[in-house]
Amino acid sequence: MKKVFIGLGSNLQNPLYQVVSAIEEIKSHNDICLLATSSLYKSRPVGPQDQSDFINAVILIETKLKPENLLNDLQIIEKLHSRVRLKKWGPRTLDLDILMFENIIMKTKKLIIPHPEIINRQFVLMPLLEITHQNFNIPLKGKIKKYI
Ligand code: ROI
Repeated sequence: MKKVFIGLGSNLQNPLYQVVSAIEEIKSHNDICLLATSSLYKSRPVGPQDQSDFINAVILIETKLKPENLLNDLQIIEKLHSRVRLKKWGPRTLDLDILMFENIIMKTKKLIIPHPEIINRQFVLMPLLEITHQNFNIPLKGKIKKYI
């Protein structure tokens, strides 16, 4: 079983509902065990400002799925939420990002782990800190406290 951090974000169609129900859907997946859930965080959009505030959260799960299969199942959940993504950096119904997958480092066309933007995004770092600790190590990047 591997421990995986997942970031959730939404700023369309009742973002609070999108994030809370996505967590419930992930929880009910047969091959996923939910270990921890951060609070829900409201933040101004990073990127273009002419869009609504986001709701973000981070969860910690345990799974036997391989990264590609987990990504696939998360994308199915995104589609269930009739994911709209109007443009890059634009508003979206639901974003599910694999942030870290144990200590693995990988880079394929579909998937980069750890997520390359973790350290630049307070909307990921704050909920991540809440369910870890100041000395938590982000593979390739070092302690989370360096970036907060
Ligand atoms: N900004 C915030 N605050 N939260 C997000 O989840 C988020 N997601 C994105 C972009 C558009 C980069 N901005 C965001 O994809």
